[in-house]
Amino acid sequence: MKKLFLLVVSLCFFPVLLPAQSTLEVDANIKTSKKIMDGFMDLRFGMFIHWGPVTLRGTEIGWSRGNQVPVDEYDHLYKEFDPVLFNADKWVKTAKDAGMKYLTIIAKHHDGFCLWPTAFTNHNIMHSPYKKDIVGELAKACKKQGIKFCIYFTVLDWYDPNYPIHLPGSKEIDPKADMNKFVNTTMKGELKELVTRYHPYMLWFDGNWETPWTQKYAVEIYNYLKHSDPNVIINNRLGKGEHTEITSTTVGDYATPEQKIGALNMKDPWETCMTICHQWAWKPNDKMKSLKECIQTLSKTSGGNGNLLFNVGPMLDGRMEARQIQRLKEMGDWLKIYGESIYNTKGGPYAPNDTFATTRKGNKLFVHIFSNQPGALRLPELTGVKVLQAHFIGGAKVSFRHEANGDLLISLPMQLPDENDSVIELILDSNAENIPVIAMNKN
Ligand code: H79
Repeated sequence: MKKLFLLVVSLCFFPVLLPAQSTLEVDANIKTSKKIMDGFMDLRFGMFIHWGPVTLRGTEIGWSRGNQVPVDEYDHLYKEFDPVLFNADKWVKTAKDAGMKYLTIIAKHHDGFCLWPTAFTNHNIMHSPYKKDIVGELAKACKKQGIKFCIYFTVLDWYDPNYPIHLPGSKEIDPKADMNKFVNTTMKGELKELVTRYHPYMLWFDGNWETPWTQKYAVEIYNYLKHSDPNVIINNRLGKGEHTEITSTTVGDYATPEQKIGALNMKDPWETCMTICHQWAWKPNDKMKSLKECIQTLSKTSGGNGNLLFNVGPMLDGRMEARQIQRLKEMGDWLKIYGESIYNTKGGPYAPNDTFATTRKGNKLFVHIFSNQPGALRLPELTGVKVLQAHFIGGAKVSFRHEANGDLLISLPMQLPDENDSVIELILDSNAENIPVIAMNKN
């Protein structure tokens, strides 16, 4: 009895002696390795694809059901979804020509429609007139063309009777729903199909803010997936918490700022997801970003040490819009010249702003210049290194000098060689990757 009393007391006072709690933390042995994450971050640029029956209405996939489109109408759209011009090879070639290295398709969005032939619901592509495995065809085309294939999967499902919430943004809980059954049967079953059939490089979860979704489910699903494929990468929207950060309790491998460029972070991997137009899903005549905005978004993302997952919403007939294909090709053409300053680089040491961003690799520091500066660009001191030489990538030498206070002054020509982003390569006397971060003003 005394022994038991002592044991209880010691357990109360020395909680660290307790065995590791297994339910709310991911086992360190199973977590995606730094080596795999470094490989992912080297890719820098990927394509996000939002698509489904909702394109028949041209409204948003994430919040138009029950808003712009009545529920009864929305839920029957798949019966006329027949994208006869869908061609997986063309989509993947569009990504490849843009210089993208990976592709993420929404296999299932919040509306619960599945783009692959799942055994767990009839609400899938085989019950549309099209009857072809979109996810499978894309996986195959990506493999053929050397693009990493990734899958988006949301934890919510307005359509499934066992998921407790049935409308966007709603807090109303359906008493007849059974979340445990939804997670353990439907979600796990669907994920198992996706992982074992299509072997995704990365899984992009969404919807972690919903109240029925808990940290306990997240840990369970993370462990479940990593036991199935120890190498699969998982974003931080599987666990609860802020999208923009990685903390000690985060379940997932990298942060996911949405529609904004993440802050410079040399420690935690991150990927900004952003739309080429306004909507995630196709919208007729949606306003498209300029080439300048597209290229600078990619450079600022790389400059912050992050990846860019750039979204395209294909049309209801299965094609991507010609103007979007053209815009992406223009990004690819820019990358053909300047790719060395994007892929396989690290961001920093300067935090990107609207004037410039920097990336680095070995003894090279790349300065991306976004707008012409009268005469010269002044950079605060790069501690511990000297610049030996400078030139525009694919172009002329650039003159520079180290000022008495340590600032680096780079002379600029009247006309920059690239109106969207001209890149100056600085050759340093030592490794640029060791320079500590330098905070910058916004402009
Ligand atoms: O898949 C894309 C979006 O559909 C999904 N995440 C990315 C990757 C997403 N789903 N929900 N949300 C993002 C957040 C929704 C915010 C909203 Fe709203 C608040 C929807 C309605 C109110 C913001 C404000 C958007 C419309 C009004």
